[in-house]
Order: sequence, then structure tokens, then C-alpha cells
Amino acid sequence: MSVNSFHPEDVFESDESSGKIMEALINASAKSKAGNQSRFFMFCRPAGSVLPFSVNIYKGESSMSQPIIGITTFISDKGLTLPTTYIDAINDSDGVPMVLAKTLNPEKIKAQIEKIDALLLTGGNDIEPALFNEEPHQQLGEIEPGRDEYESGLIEHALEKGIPVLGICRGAQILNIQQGGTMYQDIYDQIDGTVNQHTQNAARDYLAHTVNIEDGSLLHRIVGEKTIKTNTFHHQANKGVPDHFIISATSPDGVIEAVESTAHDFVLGLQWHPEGTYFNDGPSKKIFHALVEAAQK
Ligand SMILES: [Mn+2]
Repeated sequence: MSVNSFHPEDVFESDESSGKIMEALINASAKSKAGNQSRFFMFCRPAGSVLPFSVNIYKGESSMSQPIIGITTFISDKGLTLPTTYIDAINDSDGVPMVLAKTLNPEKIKAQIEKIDALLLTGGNDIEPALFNEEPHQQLGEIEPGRDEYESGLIEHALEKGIPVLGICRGAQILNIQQGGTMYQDIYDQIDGTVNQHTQNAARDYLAHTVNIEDGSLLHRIVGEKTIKTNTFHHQANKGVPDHFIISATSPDGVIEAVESTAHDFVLGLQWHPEGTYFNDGPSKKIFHALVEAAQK
């Protein structure tokens, strides 16, 4: 065989040897489920060798004192991208961060949910308006093909399994839309009256605007305050919620800043970015701690 020094994942469809290697990886992984070991193939040019090698690594029992938090990513033709602030916040909250890779196969989406104890839907670019039966607004920004469909599948199975779901910014919108809500493609153009600035120019850890929280809501129970300050990096926002959701926070101009399910223990969408203020803001820390704590149940 000839090799492409040596990335079988790039040529597995056209090269028989590479195909066999990828197949062997899947088979070894399936077999190792019975035991307490995982088999890893390392594909990044091991020095002096073009052969893949494998190592056995002790897998340990998964500990519910450190629940696994599945985290979604930005998706583009360059690959998957995830700001480390989300990972830092989960790590500091004693959760185990696990990055979720996009697949559109329903069975694989379900399999991902089976492996995690909570779902964190991260921020990102705009939602594809076809998802809520609208044509693209003039001010619609970049969308992420495939991400909406993938995350919709994750939400469906997460709610079915009953694990906590935290949607952040874009995540709050996809959560609401998937459950039957509606949203604005551009708040500045589509909301009547004066909308304040929701796309701050200050750093991500700066608390820019006020958020008023609904008394007795899940969000209120988590942060223990009715008025907080948050950062803000959005030009889209939720508009209406489905019957089993409530609007649990708004900014003073009426923009929806949080939504949550009344039919689940912990299904919460926040329009701001608490991961960006985790290390300098009490309420942000409480939100991540609450997520990890709920994931332990
Ligand atoms: Mn805002």
C-alpha cells in the first residue's frame, strides 16, 4: 500500500487498507465496551513509523459526582470550534466537559445523549429562518448549515431522557424554536419602539445591561436575585414561547433574556453569555454550578 503520511481518515473511502484500519477501530471500540478499557488509535504521524499504534487506557467508572456535560460547537467548513470559556466554566464547576461532534444520523444523536448527563447548547451564529418558516431577513447574519438540525435532535432526545439542558444565546433560541416558540431574526428592525444596545462593544466579561428576573422562576431560584447585570452579544432574540415554557427574564426594553420549561426540572435558555463572566460574576457562577448539580441527579 502507499500512504499519505499517514492519515487514513482522509482516504478511508478510496483506500482499502485505510478503510480496514477505520473499521478495526470501530470494532475494537465495540468489543472494549464489555471490559474496562478503551482502545485508541493514534493517527498523527508517530515518529519513525507509518503504522498506526494502539494503547489501552484504563477507563474507570463514570462518577456521578463529576457528571458529563455535553457541549455543542460552532460548525463551519473549517471544522468545529468551541471557545474555551465554556470548558473552563464546566471544569471549575466540577463537571466533565465533553465536546459533541455534529452528526445528522438520528441514532447517533441519540447515542450521544445517552453518554452525557446534561446538554449545554452554546452560542454561535444566526438560526436558519427556514426552521421557523420565514424567509431570510435583510439583517440576517451568517448561519451554520446543519447545526440547527443537529441541535434540534439533541434537544429532542435530551428532553426525552430528562437530563438538564442549558441554552446560551443562540442555544436559548434553538431550544425555544425546537419546542415550538418563535423568534426575531433582527431585534433592531423587528421590534417596535426603542431597543437598547444588545451587541456590546466592551469585553466579554463586562456586565453591560440590566436583566429583570421573574419571581419564583428556575432562574430566580438559581441566582437568588430579581435584578442582575449581564453581558449582551445578540441581534436576534426569542419572541414567543410555547405553552409549556415561560419567559423568565427580560431586559428593561422588553427583550426576552431568558426562557425556561415548566414541564421539566432544568431546561433553561439564557440570551446572555454567563461563561464569559463566570470568573468575575456571582450569578454566572451560580448558573453553571446549578447545571452541574442538576446533572448529578
Ligand atoms: Mn441582551
